[in-house]
Amino acid sequence: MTLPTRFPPLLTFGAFPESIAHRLGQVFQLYDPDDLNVDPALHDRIEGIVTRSNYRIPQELLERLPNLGIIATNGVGYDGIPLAYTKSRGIVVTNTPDVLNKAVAELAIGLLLAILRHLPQADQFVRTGAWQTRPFPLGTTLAGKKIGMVGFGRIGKEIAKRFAPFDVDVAYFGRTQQQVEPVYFNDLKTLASYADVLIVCCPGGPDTYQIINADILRALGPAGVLVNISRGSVINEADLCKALGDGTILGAALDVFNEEPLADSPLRRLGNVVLAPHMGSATHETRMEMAELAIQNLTRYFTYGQAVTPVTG
Ligand code: 8YV
Repeated sequence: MTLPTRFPPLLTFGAFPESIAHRLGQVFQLYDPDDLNVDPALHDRIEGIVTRSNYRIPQELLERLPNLGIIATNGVGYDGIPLAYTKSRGIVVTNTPDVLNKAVAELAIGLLLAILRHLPQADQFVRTGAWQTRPFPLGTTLAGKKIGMVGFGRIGKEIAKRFAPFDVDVAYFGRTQQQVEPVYFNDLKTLASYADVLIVCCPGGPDTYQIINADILRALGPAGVLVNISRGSVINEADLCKALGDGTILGAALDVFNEEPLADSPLRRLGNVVLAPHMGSATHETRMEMAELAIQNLTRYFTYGQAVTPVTG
């Protein structure tokens, strides 16, 4: 298939599922950073980067691309992009908000039920035949619990909508109070003391760096559960490991980590934690919608000089 000649070549940064890479390749000539070392002339030809929000793009790479005009990420977060530098160069940064809200919200609910009802352990209990020997341990009911949302943006609101049939009370902490039904807490520690469950769904970045620490975990308490579908940077992981190990909190379910992929972390050896590989938006439907929006951002920028969902932060 001959590619339209009107779009400049793109640099891909990060690994894409095959179906997404194929879709992007239908519209653009794609290169990866290694190609820059093979063909130095490529540096001047690259006018766009397409990436994923769970990758961190080094400024040094951007400095090698004098004609770079746009970075389009697949994902809502853009904390992995050096925004101060892109702004200084007038490089447009785009993300893919909204199209992933439902998938991420569904995973948050699934992770919460998984930790409350010990679902990973239950699967192993049956598979290994342990059921022949003893009853499975009791879990914790979700109904009647108090849910504290850390951050109440588009994803947080989708999560709260999904809690409606679960007979729980939802409250939230955030920078500002909103005209919404859930109760607002202007102090995170007070919310943690109130809640049985904390769900971390705020953006990553300097403003939320390690706001979940030993003090907050102590406030959540020994019957408390933490779910993180946001960014690993929001949690002090050493404090969390200690709190899980010494019973400061009951358990945690984590889709994101300080370092990804998670290496040889104590988290992998704790029995009261459910671990997932940063898969919040990882469904066929959602990832394709995200790719289509990233493609729209790029084609609109290259054609009209304006993107669909530019980052304004
Ligand atoms: C992306 C993410 O969804 O959207 C985000 O901010 O955290 C990521 O999970 C994913 O990398 C898209 O491929």
